[in-house]
Amino acid sequence: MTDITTERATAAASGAAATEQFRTRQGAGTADVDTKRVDTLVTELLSAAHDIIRRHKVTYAEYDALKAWLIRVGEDGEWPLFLDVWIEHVVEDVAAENREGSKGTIEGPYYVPGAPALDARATLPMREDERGTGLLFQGQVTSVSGAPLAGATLEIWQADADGYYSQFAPDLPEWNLRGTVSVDDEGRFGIHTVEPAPYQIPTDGSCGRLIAAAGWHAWRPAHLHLKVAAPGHQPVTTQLYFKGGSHVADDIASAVKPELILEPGLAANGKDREVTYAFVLDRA
Ligand code: MBD
Ligand code: FE
Repeated sequence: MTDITTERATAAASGAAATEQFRTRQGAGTADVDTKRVDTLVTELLSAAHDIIRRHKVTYAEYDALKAWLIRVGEDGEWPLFLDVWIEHVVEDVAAENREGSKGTIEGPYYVPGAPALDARATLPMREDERGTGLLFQGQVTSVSGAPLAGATLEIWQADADGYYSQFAPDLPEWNLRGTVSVDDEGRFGIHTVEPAPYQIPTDGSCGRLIAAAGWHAWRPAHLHLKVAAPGHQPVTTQLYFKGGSHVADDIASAVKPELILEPGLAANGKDREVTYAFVLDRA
């Protein structure tokens, strides 16, 4: 894996790490897709591009700007970021069309498998002086029929108070704010963490240049990422957001759904916040 610890938090460094992480898990990306289907999908994609060029009378200057930009996206390693921010949400919608259980949303570019195993009641790995309001995130995993799923695991990953993900920004402990939680006999869990900060996608790379050129903003609302799995059930990849937080209503990645918005209350200690969430998994 790219050694990001010796680098500054740049778009190219986090992009290289995200590209490397994806390649490690996905291989060369030569899925066994039917020739006819590739023909249909690529023909329609190109046809949509051709229509746009004719309709808007795209110039050679614009065509060359696009070509230069696409080359840079690859050099910056920002294809995972670009695709997950602007395309993945529709793929996820289609994939989850028939799901009855909990809503999911996009995975994004910063998942890493194999985070440290944690008990049902645990604190996410974090630094001694980790900043942010303490958050107790608790709940239960059940099947659609309501049966508790005692064999469930929750993988959690999140940004720190500066909006940085471990393994994708320098100077963070390897598994900071990442963990794999095994639920208890009743499918319950209670995880202590800190509230994540809103996340600004890197502004100094190709995606940032596109955002500036188009006059958009670069923000995602604060979020927790989760993958919830249980034997015999369909895993759910999701994110949870915080009511009233900035950019909940205008996420650059279009990944917010009403069912995914948490409303934490004051915790028993009068200082932290706590919230309960129910995960419901469809049968496999
Ligand atoms: C993120 O943290 C994220 O979740 C997505 C989808 C894209 C970029 C950064
Ligand atoms: Fe994220």
